[in-house]
Amino acid sequence: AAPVTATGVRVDGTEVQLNANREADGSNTLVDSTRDMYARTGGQIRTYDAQRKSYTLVAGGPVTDDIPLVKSSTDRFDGANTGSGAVDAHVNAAKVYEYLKDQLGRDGVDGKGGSVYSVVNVASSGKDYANAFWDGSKMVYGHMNGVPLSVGLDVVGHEMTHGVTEHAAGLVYLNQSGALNEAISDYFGNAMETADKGIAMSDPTSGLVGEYLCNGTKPVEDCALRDLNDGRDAQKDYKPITLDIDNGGVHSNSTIVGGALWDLRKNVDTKLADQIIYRAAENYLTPLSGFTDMRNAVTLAAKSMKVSTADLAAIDKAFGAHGIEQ
Ligand code: ASN
Ligand code: ZN
Repeated sequence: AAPVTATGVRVDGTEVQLNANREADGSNTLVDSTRDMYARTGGQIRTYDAQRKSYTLVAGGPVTDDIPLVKSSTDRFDGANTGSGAVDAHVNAAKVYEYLKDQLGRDGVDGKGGSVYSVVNVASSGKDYANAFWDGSKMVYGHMNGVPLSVGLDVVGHEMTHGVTEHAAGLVYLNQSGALNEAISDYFGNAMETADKGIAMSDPTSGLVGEYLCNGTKPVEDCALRDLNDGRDAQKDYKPITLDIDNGGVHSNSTIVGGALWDLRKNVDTKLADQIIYRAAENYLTPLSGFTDMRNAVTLAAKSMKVSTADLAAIDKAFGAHGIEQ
């Protein structure tokens, strides 16, 4: 197979350049060998089509032979390859790879330049599977209201950050450590999206997660899954609740920490905030860390980076305002 450039049509109709492979039979597959990890490790960005197989068959391990690479017989990826979310998944995975490298100095999801795998077009017993997740080795995407979950950089960044967290802090996906895991994914997904789209942190929509997944049937504020600007569905009294579902409420309690982290990003330089939070997660958290541990980790990471006293005060203010004490 030889690397080629192809054209892709995204769900929103825009055309993009795609890095692909020309296969022996003349078709093209969504394999990107142009990232700098390739020269060092052979790492690629590889995007697969589950062809509406059930997520239970797809999840939980390496991509298997019955899930083919996304393929086109021409040098255009459009039509079914647009509707499946394949084009958006491939483009967004590359954006996340570059963000991790440029902003955080991280070498891909695993930190070692290993290939990045996405599987789109997953269903649930023939019906749309309205979710996306990191399964321990790859990103998996279904459709919500007919919209592929891979269209938004916030969701793609969120899922890939779960991969980063698994290889870094290893936060257990339950109760406070799970909510912290969720908060870190929400933070970086939205950081990547706002940077990519040039959305100002002061824009009230900056903290919305998955706000475009209602296919225009609802205003973005009502559609969003979560709002890091302490809006809808946030735990407004900042007391973690205990739930029997959702691994102890990892998606309900996450906005307590996510709100604090987003406030921090509004009040210090955005790149510095990203680097502090990344360093905290890499170096100062352990698998069962909770919210207080995160406050301490962020403070320790910031001090190790010799940030200003004003920036340290911004950290205290952001966590304090969300009920997370030292
Ligand atoms: N979309 C969800 C998430 O990544 C899937 C899950 O519940 N793990 O948080
Ligand atoms: Zn998540």
